[in-house]
Amino acid sequence: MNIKNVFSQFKEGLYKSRIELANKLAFLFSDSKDKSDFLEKLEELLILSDLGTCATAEIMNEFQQINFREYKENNFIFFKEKLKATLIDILNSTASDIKINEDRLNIIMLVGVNGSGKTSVAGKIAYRLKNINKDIIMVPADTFRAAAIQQLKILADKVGAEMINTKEGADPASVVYDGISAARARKKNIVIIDTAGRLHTKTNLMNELEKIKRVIQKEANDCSLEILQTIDATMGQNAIAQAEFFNKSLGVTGIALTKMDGTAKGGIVIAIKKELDITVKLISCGEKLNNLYDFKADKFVEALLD
Ligand SMILES: Nc1nc2c(ncn2[C@@H]2O[C@H](COP(=O)(O)OP(=O)(O)O)[C@@H](O)[C@H]2O)c(=O)[nH]1
Ligand SMILES: [Mg+2]
Repeated sequence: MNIKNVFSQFKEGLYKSRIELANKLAFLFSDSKDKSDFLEKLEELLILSDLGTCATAEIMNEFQQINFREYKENNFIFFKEKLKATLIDILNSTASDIKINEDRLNIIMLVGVNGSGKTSVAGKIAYRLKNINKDIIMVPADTFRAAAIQQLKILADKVGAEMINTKEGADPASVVYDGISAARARKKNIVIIDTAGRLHTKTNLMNELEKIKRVIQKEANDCSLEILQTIDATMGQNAIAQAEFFNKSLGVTGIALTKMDGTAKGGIVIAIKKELDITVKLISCGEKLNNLYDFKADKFVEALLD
């Protein structure tokens, strides 16, 4: 697929958020009586779109400065461009995609609460890497339920990637050990680890994940390790607390924000950026294997507002 098609597919995935935000912005712009009325409505919309209080305050600060009459005389586009520039400014991050180093083992470990999209994202990343002819080993370290192993197996078969065999109840850290050994033995340099996500308030899950991390550090000390946390965008502000929790235990290196197609509150990306010191690297908006996109601030803002 060419870049233009990829972008329109991404835009399509953000449909709900775009309709909510772009339409309401146009309406509030034309509907406002005066500057304070406009600012009040704008603030309300930003909060409702889940941008969070910090980012909203920063944006409001920008718009306090405007000459409202001049804005009215210009047009909506003028206002929208200023908002876009402000958002891009807040979101602006250094290049943040998943890098694969040819000269070493690359381990990508998915973590996150149940249902947040770990297994799906593991499959989507594998699909993407397979498309550029990378050799992958998939590791089902969610051994809590047989169905979870089976779900990953189906995805691995679909994309044509090898998966380590295991059984329900097996020690997840041992499965990871097997995965690393297999990668070394077969000279494959990408290992994708799916993990369990029972409630993050249960310390045994964190212990289990920390143990996996220790195995990685011991067995593959020289690897490039990406600990990617999946966050369900429909969770709203709760997602922020979740992310902090995982990050404290594990040191998360990036976020994959999932189910962006299922929410009208795409502003959560901005809240995450503003309130956490973790980079959003991937956006998933849809259930197909190719519905995973690198996060780029300008493209995201364009898809959200245009
Ligand atoms: N609409 C939509 N559904 C998603 C997306 N990502 C995951 N899902 C669905 O969310 C559910 C839970 O995903 P799963 O990967 O099993 O979550 P896990 O428990 O963290 O492994 C599944 O039904 C997925 O198909 C997405 O980006 N969009
Ligand atoms: Mg899963």
